[in-house]
Amino acid sequence: MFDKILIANRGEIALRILRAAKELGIATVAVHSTADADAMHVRLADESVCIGPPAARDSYLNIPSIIAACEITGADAVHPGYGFLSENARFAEVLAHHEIGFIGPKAEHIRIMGDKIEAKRTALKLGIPCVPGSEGGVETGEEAKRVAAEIGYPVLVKAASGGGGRGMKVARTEADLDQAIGMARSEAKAAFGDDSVYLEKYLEKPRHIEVQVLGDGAGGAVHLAERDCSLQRRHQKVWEEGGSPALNEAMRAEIGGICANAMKKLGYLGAGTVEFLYEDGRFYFIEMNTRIQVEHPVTEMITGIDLVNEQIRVAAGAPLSVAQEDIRVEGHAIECRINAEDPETFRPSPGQITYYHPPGGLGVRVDSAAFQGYRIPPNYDSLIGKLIVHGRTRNECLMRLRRALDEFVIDGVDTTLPLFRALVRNQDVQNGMYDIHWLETALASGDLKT
Ligand code: MV4
Repeated sequence: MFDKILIANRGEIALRILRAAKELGIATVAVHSTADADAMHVRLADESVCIGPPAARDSYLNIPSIIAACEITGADAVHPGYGFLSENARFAEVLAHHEIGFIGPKAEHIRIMGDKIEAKRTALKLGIPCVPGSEGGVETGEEAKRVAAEIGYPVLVKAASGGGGRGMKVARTEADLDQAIGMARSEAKAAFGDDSVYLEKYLEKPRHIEVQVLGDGAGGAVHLAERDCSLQRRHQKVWEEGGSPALNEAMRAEIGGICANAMKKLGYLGAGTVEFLYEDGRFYFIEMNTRIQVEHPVTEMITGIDLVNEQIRVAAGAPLSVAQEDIRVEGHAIECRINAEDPETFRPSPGQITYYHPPGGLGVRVDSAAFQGYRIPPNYDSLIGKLIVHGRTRNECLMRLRRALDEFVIDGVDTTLPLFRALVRNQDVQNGMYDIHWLETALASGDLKT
């Protein structure tokens, strides 16, 4: 087991990792930019190292600075959290070169899943159902036309190095195809320096359902059921729940089993999330995330398993602490991502929190690094914290969430709390009847009074 872990992240996830490390008796090193000098994870870590100015490229993304911090403190492993360097295969390789542990997947699997074409090719080989589409990238307009005719319009042009919706264009007829490919290529070139694109059948109204997996890197793997992340705005997840209101036990076991078996065959190490679109009772793989995700507490609340604890253990060579038959989904959980943003325009609202009162009670969890007097810096994402609520049933969970949201007070900055107070009272949300477009449509129509 590791003696000292360096946490190469900030905010609520840095605190989350610190908590898991402390429970394992592992010393912690916080790294921070000058903008995060008084942040909670810095205060609670055993040691801290300032690694640079506020800009992420000069601090949290700065590999030499992070390696130097490991050398100075003698950290024997790094946990990257999510975002920043968490899916940077080269970072994992550089750490290995310095004989420093990486609490994450094997670099080769990070690399494979980071290329959406390779990811799909690998998923197909592992028996995971994918969206019908091009076998690999499409090079010429003629090839694209042929593939599109085979799969049928509408088709979606996607960037191989994309993710989060960037470099995606819909073509509803052959006449739209050339322009859609041209726009996707130029967007991808600008955003990722790689203009390779592929085609998929465009699914009009799917849900976004993702399966949590854990692997020991030696052929052992389990799934921990699914999360429904369909309530999104501009590819930013807003509200996630587990399990999905659209699935029953049998469907959960089926797709979970497919993912666990795939991870066994792959020899996957650590935590991962297999992302699907779900439409008309069928699952379609779109991508895999090789990191712990923001919404991981939803899974922890319905299974009772500490995912960060498992990540640290398997990275240190220990076996998974659970077998598939030990994993049960108990009840239902919902997570709301509370951002320092205007609840209607979503414009970021950094500044000082003048009053902070988080909710409590049975089944209520707040994962946040915020505190009264905390100054939210303008340099990073606007997440203040995540409110995660558990109930024995989805209805009990919704009632508890409604109460917890009404109890939550954050003054001094705008927050998205009013949006969630409207969502938890909305009939469609209460009925679980929503797809990936529902939130943007409801916001645009003014149906969600915040
Ligand atoms: C799709 C799709 C429809 N059909 N692929 C968005 C980002 C990336 N995760 C993949 N995405 C989509 N891929 C096919 N073949 C619709 C989306 C999509 C989406 C997916 C999940 C959650 C929110 C979304 C919002 C817009 C589009």
